Amino acid sequence: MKIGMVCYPSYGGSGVVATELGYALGERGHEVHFISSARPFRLRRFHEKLFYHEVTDVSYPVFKYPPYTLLLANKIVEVANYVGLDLIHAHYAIPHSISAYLAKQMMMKPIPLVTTLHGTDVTLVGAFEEFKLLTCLALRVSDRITAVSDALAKETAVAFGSLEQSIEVIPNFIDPKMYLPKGELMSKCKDHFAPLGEKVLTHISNFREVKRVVDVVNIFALVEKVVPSRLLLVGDGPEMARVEREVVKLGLEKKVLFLGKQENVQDILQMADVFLLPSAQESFGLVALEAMACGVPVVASRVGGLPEVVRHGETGYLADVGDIQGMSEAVLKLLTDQLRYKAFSEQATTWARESFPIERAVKSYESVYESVIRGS
Ligand code: GMT
Repeated sequence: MKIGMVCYPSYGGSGVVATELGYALGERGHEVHFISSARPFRLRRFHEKLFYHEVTDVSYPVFKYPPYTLLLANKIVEVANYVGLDLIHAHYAIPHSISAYLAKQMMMKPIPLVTTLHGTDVTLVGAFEEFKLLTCLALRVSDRITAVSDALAKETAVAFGSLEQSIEVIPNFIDPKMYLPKGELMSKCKDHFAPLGEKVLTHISNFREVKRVVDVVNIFALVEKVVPSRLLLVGDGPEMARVEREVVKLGLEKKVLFLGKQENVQDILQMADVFLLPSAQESFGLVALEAMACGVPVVASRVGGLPEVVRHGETGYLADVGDIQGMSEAVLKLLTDQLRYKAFSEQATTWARESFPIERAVKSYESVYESVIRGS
């Protein structure tokens, strides 16, 4: 098949899912054409079956803002007509499915559209009523809709009422070859950040408000009073200044390390003892799955799709959003009991690798593609 993959290029799970899916489809002999405003951040390795088409920006004095949705639609048509795409797979209803729908109206031969919901589609509508009709349109005109968790599929059904078609859940996945339990090499690197054998807590995100990174710092503050620890913060985003202020306010400058945006998060995860994800909302929480695959138990909030990803009391602990005390106690339960820690770490690796393998997800997407092409 020739697949047009439309996704955001920036740091975030949806781009990772689109890119890893693309590589896996390429391995299975399909041709994958990424269409985006910039090269997706994980699309670095050359593969003869993977192509990247950049949506060209235009700047014209009468445009206050460049009309990206229209330019993307135009690019999708160009690629579809030129290479003969069989279908479009849009990651996110807004704006990608809307652009794809518009593109279909301009194509010589309209092709099917598969939309994958990653979460923010639905929460965006919760926050901005202006997007509701557009999201309804995107859901109506998609030939198939998939969601990354049961929770997101249910939330979408509640937010949009009865949909003409059911939403198929295809959980996110990891490539077990990329995310491996801690190795010797990483132990050396860990000595650099934690020279006295301190425990290492980690958080990785795009530092949006929804990630509650200030909570991460406060959880760490309670933990490090009991167990000597360091906190590695990976990523950057709008909350950075607030997070830095919190670190200074708590006098933790020497114990909290900001690593900025990083590409090979598996290397950092392998140094971690516990991963923190206290988000206010998370349709799946891909990074929690990546952490577990590396043998790192996760302490996260009981929200959205996270209970489908983190097994409370087995691969980590879940607590209510904002329950800083509860989350710090959960971290301490892990760090102060070696036997418990070892069991959780092993269970996390097994659960992540056996329940979310990339092969299963790729086959599910492949059969969705085949069925839309057949028209069934
Ligand atoms: O969470 C973000 O800010 C990034 C966003 C994205 O576009 O990657 O993440 C969403 O999609 C991921 C991949 O399916 C999920 O793992 C994240 O849980 C989801 N984020 C939210 O629901 C807030």
